[in-house]
Amino acid sequence: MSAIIAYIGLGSNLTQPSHQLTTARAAIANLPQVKELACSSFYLSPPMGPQDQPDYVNAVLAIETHLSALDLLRYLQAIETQQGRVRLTHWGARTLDLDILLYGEQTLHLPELIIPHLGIAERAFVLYPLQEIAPTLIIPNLGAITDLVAQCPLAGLTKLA
Ligand code: ROI
Repeated sequence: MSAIIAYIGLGSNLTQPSHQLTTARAAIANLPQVKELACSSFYLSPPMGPQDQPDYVNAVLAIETHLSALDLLRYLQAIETQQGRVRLTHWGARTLDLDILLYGEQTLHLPELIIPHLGIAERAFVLYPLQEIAPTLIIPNLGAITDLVAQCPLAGLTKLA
């Protein structure tokens, strides 16, 4: 089977968030049948959702993979768990969040996995880093990344040095 290009969103707002992302990036690059193609800058962003939590560090990774979407999901969940993620409150603070944003040009509507990831079009902390590494991307059902970015306010997003 030919390789798929997938995009993964990384987010953390606990326990040295930039370090969490760096560790997760290395763990993803070390997965079987995965090759890293690109990693965006790290961005600082105020929390979307409940405001009584720290700011997030977010980034987006492009990989080439032969894993199925569900196998990739299982591996990403294992990395989240390895890095101490506990599921406390809905939309609450977390040490690490790894979301499959896109999996090739496929759309998926499984109980455990929806692709494109829900809310992608409203999330500056996803769209801007995604555009940085995939400026000509067309997102299934949603359109060109450039158009989505143009319609999405920065909402306090800033690039980290
Ligand atoms: N807000 C920001 N800024 N970044 C995130 O990664 C993030 N992740 C979430 C919620 C709680 C929706 N808010 C977020 O899951």
